[in-house]
Amino acid sequence: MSFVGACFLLFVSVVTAAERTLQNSCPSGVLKTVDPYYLQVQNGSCFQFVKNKMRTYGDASADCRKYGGTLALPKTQSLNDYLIVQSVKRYRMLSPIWIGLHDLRKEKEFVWEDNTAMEWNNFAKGNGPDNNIFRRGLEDCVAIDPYDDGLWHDFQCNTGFIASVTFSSPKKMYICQYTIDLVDDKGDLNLKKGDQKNNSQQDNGHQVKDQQDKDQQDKDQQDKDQQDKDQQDKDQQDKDQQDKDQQDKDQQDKDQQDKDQQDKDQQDKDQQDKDQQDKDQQDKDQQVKDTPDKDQQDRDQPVLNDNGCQTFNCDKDCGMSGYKRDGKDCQICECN
Ligand SMILES: [Ca+2]
Repeated sequence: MSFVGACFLLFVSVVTAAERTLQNSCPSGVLKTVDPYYLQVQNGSCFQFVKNKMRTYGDASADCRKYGGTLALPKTQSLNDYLIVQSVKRYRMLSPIWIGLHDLRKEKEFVWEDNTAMEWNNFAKGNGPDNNIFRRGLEDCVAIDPYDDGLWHDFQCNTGFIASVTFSSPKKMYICQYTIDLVDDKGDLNLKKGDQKNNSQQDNGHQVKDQQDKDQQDKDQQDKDQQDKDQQDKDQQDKDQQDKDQQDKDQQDKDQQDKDQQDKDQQDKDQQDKDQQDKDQQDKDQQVKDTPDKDQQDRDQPVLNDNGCQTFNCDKDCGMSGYKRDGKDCQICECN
């Protein structure tokens, strides 16, 4: 055989083997519904790279379970490297990509979707079990991050929780993994074993879905409890405000009463002062009245001349004019 012929046969055999591997590794339902361009076989598993449908973790996982698969299970560095290279270089998937790993059942205890424990991990620093206390309770589902060298980051699985703590959209691209035993000892497709495995994966998928539903219910209940508490707090605040308003009003009433009383006291005092003043004035007037008029006194006093003699008004004293000098040089009227 010529070298060219040998190369041709090798090419044909490689293509045939590749086709047979793809055909035998991927579920028929996937082969019928998915563009083969997005299917790859690696380590005996069929991988479906879903670039054009952005889904929450639960919806993506359910999509993979439809044909007996799970989200991808990169349990080794080599498989993780393969998936990230395919995702980025072949399919240009350039944002986080869901894989089948979560800690929905127990915080910080990550398990694969086939129910196996996480023995090797590729978490980026500060992610997964090391995620900070404020975020790890919310972020239970894992994605490969093409912008972080294929390291893993944990994200919020679903929408619908408290909007203010949604750090990123939970709708992401994803990779499905279908692992069916290819052939039995007789060389036939071991569909029964594959079906059993699929059923097992479906059961596991249901468990994941049930856990997610329970998680959502718990979160809904937390929201409701928080709303009830907020309402109670608000009612209490309203009541406190009413009490305070009433206290303020009572205090205002009391202040007004005190002021009225002060005004009244002041009026009484003013009246008393005025009465006292009037009385003092009356007393004073009375004293003045009782006190003899000085002028009158003066008038009543006999006027003495320089010699100590009493002067007389002759007209008044005796109705006569004229003077008469007595022996003491005093002037008296000389009555005619
Ligand atoms: Ca978590």
